Amino acid sequence: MGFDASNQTAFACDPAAGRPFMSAPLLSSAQFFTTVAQLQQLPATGLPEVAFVGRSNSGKSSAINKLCNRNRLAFASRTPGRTQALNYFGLGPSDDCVAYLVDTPGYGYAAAPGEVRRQWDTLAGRYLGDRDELRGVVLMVDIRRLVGERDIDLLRWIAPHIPILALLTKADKLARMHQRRALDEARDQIAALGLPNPVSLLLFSSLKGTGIEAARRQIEDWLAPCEQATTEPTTEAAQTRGDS
Ligand SMILES: Nc1nc2c(ncn2[C@@H]2O[C@H](COP(=O)(O)OP(=O)(O)OP(=O)(O)O)[C@@H](O)[C@H]2O)c(=O)[nH]1
Ligand SMILES: [Mg+2]
Repeated sequence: MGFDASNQTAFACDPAAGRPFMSAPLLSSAQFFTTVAQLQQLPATGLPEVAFVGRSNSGKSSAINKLCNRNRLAFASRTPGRTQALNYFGLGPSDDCVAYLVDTPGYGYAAAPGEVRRQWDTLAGRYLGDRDELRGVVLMVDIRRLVGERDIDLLRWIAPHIPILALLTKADKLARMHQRRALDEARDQIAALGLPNPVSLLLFSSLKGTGIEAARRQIEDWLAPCEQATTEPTTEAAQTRGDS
């Protein structure tokens, strides 16, 4: 099992390379929709949604803001554990959403008691495994920490047909050479898991804009696949799936 090293650069820099892209019209239309604290409250929208998951403080809310060209759509904070429930953001016309982004609570927050962790595991585990509306998962991984045990647990909860975009966040914290090394290491970590899901990996920084356009393209493709995206099989997915 392993990623296609020969295509490392294309894979690393742009998971949706080669597709025409003008802007991020869908993501730019984001607005707050609802907060969900329990599974029973999940809205039965029947519309596609993409979830952002990752450790507490990994930069999920900041990434949503940046991808949507907004400053305070999702609440980003230095205080870990700030996002406590699933926050839904509607895309498209405000009275007629066509898709959703979902900001999830971070895990691995040291101060969270065991019970909070169990509740989170139940909510996230069922959401990621069973949610029919889910079209893709964006996993945020701090480039300085790489993929941890809790990230791996979570990756294994995701239904096998759901594609994953792993963003190595806060890339601005490392020099280029170290970014490259971290990217290689994260790629090896993910390949070693042998996940059935299509996985792409990208350097990312909400602060500097690294990886923003490629991530936007991927997410918009998941939510509203254009004809080209559906008829032209996802070469990058095939390259990164780890088929042996
Ligand atoms: N240098 C740098 N800092 C970042 C970046 N992205 C986020 N941060 C900072 O990291 C901290 C946490 O960011 P959030 O977006 O709130 O993280 P989160 O994953 O939503 O956190 P929880 O809601 O607690 O799970 C904030 O102080 C952000 O300003 C980045 O790309 N570069
Ligand atoms: Mg948050």
